[in-house]
Parts: sequence; structure tokens; C-alpha cells
Amino acid sequence: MSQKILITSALPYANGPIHFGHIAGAYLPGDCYARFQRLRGHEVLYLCGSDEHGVAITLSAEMAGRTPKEHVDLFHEINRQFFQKLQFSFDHYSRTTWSGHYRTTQEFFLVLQRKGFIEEKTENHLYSEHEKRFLADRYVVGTCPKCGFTEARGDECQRCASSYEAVDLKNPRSKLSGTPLVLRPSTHLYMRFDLFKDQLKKWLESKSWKENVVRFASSYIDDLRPRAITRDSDWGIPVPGYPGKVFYVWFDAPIGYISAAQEWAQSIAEPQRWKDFWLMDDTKLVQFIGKDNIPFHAIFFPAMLMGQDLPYKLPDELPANEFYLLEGRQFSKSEGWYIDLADFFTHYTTDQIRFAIAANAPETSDSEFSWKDFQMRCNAQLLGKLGNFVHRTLTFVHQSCQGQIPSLCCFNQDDEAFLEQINELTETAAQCFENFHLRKACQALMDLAQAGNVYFDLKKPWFLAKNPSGRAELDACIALCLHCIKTLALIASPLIPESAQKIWNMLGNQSDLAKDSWEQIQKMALSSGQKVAEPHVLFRKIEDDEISRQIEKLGQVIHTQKEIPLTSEPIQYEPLKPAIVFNQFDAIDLRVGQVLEAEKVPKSKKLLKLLVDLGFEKRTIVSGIALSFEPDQLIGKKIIVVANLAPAKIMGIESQGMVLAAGDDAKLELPQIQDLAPGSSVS
Ligand code: B3M
Ligand code: ZN
Repeated sequence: MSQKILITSALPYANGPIHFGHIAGAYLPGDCYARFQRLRGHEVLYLCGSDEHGVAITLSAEMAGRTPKEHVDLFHEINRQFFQKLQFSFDHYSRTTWSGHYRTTQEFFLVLQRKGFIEEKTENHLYSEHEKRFLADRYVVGTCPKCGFTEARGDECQRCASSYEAVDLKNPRSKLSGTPLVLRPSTHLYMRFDLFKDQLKKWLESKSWKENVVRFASSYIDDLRPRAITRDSDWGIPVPGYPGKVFYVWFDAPIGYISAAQEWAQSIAEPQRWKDFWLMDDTKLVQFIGKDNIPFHAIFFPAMLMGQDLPYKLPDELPANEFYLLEGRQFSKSEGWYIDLADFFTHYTTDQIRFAIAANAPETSDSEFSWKDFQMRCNAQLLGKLGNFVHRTLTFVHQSCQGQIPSLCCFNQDDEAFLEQINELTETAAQCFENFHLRKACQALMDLAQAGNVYFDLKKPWFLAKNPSGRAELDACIALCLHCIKTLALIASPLIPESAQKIWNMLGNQSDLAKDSWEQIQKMALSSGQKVAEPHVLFRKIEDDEISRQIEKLGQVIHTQKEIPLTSEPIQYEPLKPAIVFNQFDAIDLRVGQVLEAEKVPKSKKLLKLLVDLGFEKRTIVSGIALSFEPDQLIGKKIIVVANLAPAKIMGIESQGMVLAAGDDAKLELPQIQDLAPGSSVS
């Protein structure tokens, strides 16, 4: 029976680009689940969006020399595009700076206040005598009261994931100046979470959630205290009746799940539709989060929902994943310990990374991306098992069956056994998707592809083809292999949607697989006589030397990405050049170029020789940027090129253009283009 399923993935802060570490926790599992449930015929609403408030954002914006609004606009867009690139199937991607979200948050608060769940308290807060202001959580660092980590953040510990008040930290100091902080009284609003203790306890006991979630949540329940829900800041949602105060980001962000549904409902011109999902008991609410977000989703947000007048849904499932590291360490852009995404996607596909992450998802303990594991998943599994089976079967259909699906008759015992295996593994995969076990779902997919290969080898259809009396057995074998491929496309669809669709099309189907029905595809017999397409390569082999190069890149400090320190030396401005008229400027033809190759020019410290793709042609350009960039860092990057500069010989090489860069020789940055194709004009 079809059910309404409301699925959310934690709203990422629009505070920096998200990376594969995030994707593994709350996002890819959510997307695979949403895709699976749609195939099962359920009515899915899958929501996400940017979390755009909070002092972490004002702090980073300040460090980057942007206003908070400029900062969130930038990263909202970058992250939205990243999700698109990864083929995420959100029904709506909202943002918490949407005006409707302000309204909903303020209404939420007013209801809690009216019902007596909010109190005003004057308490000690951390004050910086050096900066002459109160410092909100993220501006504070100190020693974690739970685990003793000395660099803990002011609201949650990045080591043990505890959440606390900044005043609970030992040795608190300012994140910006490093100076110690003192306590001073200030008035704030507190939410009486303590009043929800019994109700929360009863509700949590009714859930059979993952061990890590239950353990974490119960450790909070016994010590529930009122918590401050306001901050002194001018960036955030204003607290009605309290000028100068805004809501704490963890008060407004989870309400973002509701306002995202409201914005979605407006976008489809059915403004009340969100209620079918948020206010109806027959909806299932599944919230995908990372483990550091457990207390907010298992305790604080449910309490806020319980304190409303309207019958809001509480989460039915809270699949929380552990952390996903990069070669054993946390992803860190500032330390160069990260994967450059623009570069990544010039070499590898969305499905390769989706599969590698899913197959190694941090479900029960931390796991990691390693380049070797990535290579193994792509070569031994995607290519060696799945790609290989599809390719050899379809090639055979063209060689020996006139490119058509043969009819299926007269099964023998081996065929029966194979068919049973297909059915069992399909059922296993469905169970895995249903229960958030992506690793096992990937395993089931590979097991099925391998079962296909084993069966193909056992039946030796190339041998049967030599003898006319083997025809019926050959037909049955190939029809079964094609049935297996159809099932592989189905199971693969939530995980690697692009490749699944390609496989689906290769079988001669025209429809959109993601919109089809699991049950019907499973039951459907392939029509004999249907033409299958010529097989084409689904997955490229990744060579050892590219993997070695990728590993070498890790840890190199990337000059272009450094944040601007607050205490930088005063800038020596170059004097302005004499004015030019528009026509002089317009005579310069600026184009987007993509760097295909880069190498040092022998005997030169400053020069790099680049091969740049301008779309309509490729150019060799000699550029004086070698002191700021390693050749490898540039490959795949889209840059801006002066395309009509007369060629010039530099160190014996003809340079056919110029690359635009800012700064001086030792510290250059390249303006970069994200989406535009090589050859696009810049004006
Ligand atoms: N933005 C924290 C995070 O990205 C936070 C989640 C909000 S979910 C309502 O990990
Ligand atoms: Zn800690």
C-alpha cells in the first residue's frame, strides 16, 4: 500500500563547501532511501536546504571579509550545485533565510512562550574584555567538560560530539584573539526542556533505533535542563519582543524542515499541502543525520514539536551515521587534506563516487574514503563485475541472437537455481534499502552481478552456439542473463542512477527507470524479440599511476583557498592606471578556458606551460604562476584567458594567450569558473 514518506537530510551550513565526508553521513543514505521508496510506489517528499544562521557563519564570513549574507549566498549556491552534480533527488532545497522560515520560527516560539515553555533568565555569559562584547558559542574555544579536549567549540565538542553551554567549558578563550574570557550577567530566553523529560522518555522507549542513537539520546534525558535559545547578534531570526536578540541557530534550523515543506507546497501552488506530510499521523518521517546532530534531533527538536498546538509528526526513524574520513584523517580544506571536487569530476563520474561511498558508508563505525578503496570499487566491482556482465551478455546477444531478446522456455536445474538467486538477492537488496543498510545493498548488487558471471561461465553459451541442438538452452541462458541485467538495473537505480538508466536503455527500454515501479519491473518478463542496444562502456578503468598522483596531492597546501587572516599586513595598493574608454576594454576577448595539461618550463622558476581548452580550439599558454601553483593543482580548473592577445615567444615556447591572475608572483589567485563551458565569453 502506498504511504506518505517525509524524508529529510540535515540542513548543511552554508558556511563552506560540503565534501564527501558530509555526503556519506546524512546525504547519500537519504537520497538512496528516497529513490528506493519512490520506486516502491510511495509518495515521497524529500527535503533539504541550507542552514544559514548562527555564529559559525558570522565568524567565517568575518574571517573571509564578506557580509554574512554574501557568505551564505555563495555557499548556498555552491552546495546546491554540488548536490545536483551528485544527482540528488530532493523535491525541494530550501534555505533558512527564506522569509517564510522567519515567520514559521517566530510563530513556533510564540506558541512555546504562550504555553509557558519559555523563561527569561539573567545568567552569567562569557564576555571578552579585550573585544568589549559578549561572545556567543562559536566565538569561544576551551576544554570540553565531558572529554577534556582542549580545543572544543563553544556549543558542541567536535571530538566527543557532546553538546553543552559555552559557560560549561573550562579555560574559555576567544577564538579570534585567543584572550581569556570572564563571566558577566546577561539576560536571555531559555526553553524549559526539563518539562518534556517524561514525555520524551516514553516516546524514545517506543523506538527501536540504532544503538548509537539510543545510547546518545538516553545520556541526555536524565540531565535535561533549560537551555538558552537566544543569542546577542544581528545575524539570525529576530526574537519577537526582544530587540537585539536573535534565535540560537539550533532553535531555528530544525524548524527549517517544516518551512522547507511550506516553501515546496507554495512552489507547486498548493500552499496547504505541507500539512499532509507534517501534520498527518499516517505519514512516516525519516530524518537522516550525522552522529553529531543526534541530541538535536532525538531530544531538543522533538521537545519543540511536542510543545506546539498543532499535531506535528515526530521522527519515526532517525538513521544517524558515524564520521567518514579521508585516508584516516578528517577532511580539512585549510590543511590541504581534501579532494578538489572540480578536479575530481574531470576524471571520475558521479556514480563512481556514489558507489564508493555507499559501499563503505559509516553505518556502524567511522569509515573512510581512500583512493585505493575507490580504485578497487571502480575497477574490481563496478567494472569487473557489473560492467563486465552487462557487456559480455549484450555483446553475445549481438553476435549470436541477432541483437534480440530470445524467448524463454525449457528451464533446467541450473537455470532454476540462477532464477532463485536473482529473486533472493533482489529481496535482500530491498530489505537493505528499507533498513538503511547501504553497504549491504551494494554487496547484494555485486553478488548478483557476480552470480550472473558465474552462471554465464557455467552455461558457456559460446559453446552452445556452435551446435544447433543447443539453441533452446542457449536462448534460455541468454534470456535469463538479460532478466538478471534488468534486475541489476533496478537494484542499482537508488545507488547509481545514471548507470542504472543506461543499462535500462541498453536493454531496449525507453522509459525513465527512476519513475517506474520496483514491483512491476521485478515481475515483468522481457519481451522476446525486443532489440537490445549495442553495449557501450559503463565504467572506465582507473590506472595505478593516477591513483598514486591523487595520493600525492593530499596534504599539499592549496594557496588559492586560504582564508584571509584578520590580522593581515596592510595592503600596498598599486597606483591606478590612466583611464581607458569602453571600446579599448571591449577589444579584449576574454574566454573561459579549461586547463588540460600543465608542466614546469625547464630552467624557469616562474613559468608553467599550460595546454588550455577554449572549446573551439586548444592553446599553449606560458604563464608566470609557477611560484603559486603546482602543475597538478591546475589540471581540470576553469580559468579566464585573454584569447586575442598576439602570440609571443617565451623561453622558446610560443604562448598563445594569457591567463588572468590576481596578486603578486609569490601569492597569486586565479579567478575560477564553476559551470560555464570552455570558450564562453567573459565580459
Ligand atoms: N547545520 C549541522 C551540520 O551541518 C547543522 C544541521 C542542521 S539540521 C536542522 O552538521
Ligand atoms: Zn568532548
